Amino acid sequence: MLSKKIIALFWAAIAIVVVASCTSSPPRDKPSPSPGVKAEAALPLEAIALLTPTAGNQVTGSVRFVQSGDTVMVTAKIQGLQPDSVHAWHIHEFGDLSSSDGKAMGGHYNPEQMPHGLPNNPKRHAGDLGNLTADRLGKAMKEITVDNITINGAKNPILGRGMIIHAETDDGGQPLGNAGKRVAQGIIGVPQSG
Ligand SMILES: [Cu+2]
Ligand SMILES: [Zn+2]
Repeated sequence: MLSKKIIALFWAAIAIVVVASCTSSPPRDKPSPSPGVKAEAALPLEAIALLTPTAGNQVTGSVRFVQSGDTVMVTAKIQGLQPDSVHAWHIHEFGDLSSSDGKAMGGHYNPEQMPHGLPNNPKRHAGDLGNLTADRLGKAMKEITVDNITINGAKNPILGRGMIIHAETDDGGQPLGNAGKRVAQGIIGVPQSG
C-alpha cells in the first residue's frame, strides 16, 4: 500500500515538473550589454560655431569648444572688429540665423535661472563668456576654460545654441551686460573632426 502511494506521489511530482516547464514563459531577448555606456561614449566632445557678420558689419571667425571631463575649453578666432576694442561674446539661447541683426538668437543661454555675470562670477548665465580684445588689426584671439557647460551632456548642453559677438564691452551689469548690438552670429554645431 505504502509503495503504491509513493509511486503515485512520484508520478504526480513528474507531472508538476512537466506542466511547470511547459507553462514557463519563453526566454526573452537579452538586453544589449550596457547601452547607456555606449551612448555616453558616442556623445560629441567638440563643437564649433562659424560666425557670419550681421547686417552692416564685417566680423567673421570661429569659436571652438573642446570638452575634457567637467570642463570645456572655448577658443575664439575673430576678425573684422574695430581696432583696439573690447567685445562681449556670449552663448545665446537659440541657434537661429534667421534675423539679419542676430536677434533671433534670443537672450543669453541661461538654463539655471542665474543673473548675468562675468566669467569670474560663479553665479552667471551658462552662456556668459565675458569679453575678447581686438588688436590694432581688428583681430581677437581668446581662450577660456569654463565648468558650467557641456557640449551635449547633462549639464547645460550648448550644441545647437547660438554664438554672438557684440559691438560693445560686457560690463557685467544686469540684465545682459550692456553689450550693445550683435555684430556676428553663428550656430554651435558638430565639427568635421569632432
Ligand atoms: Cu550676447
Ligand atoms: Zn548673460
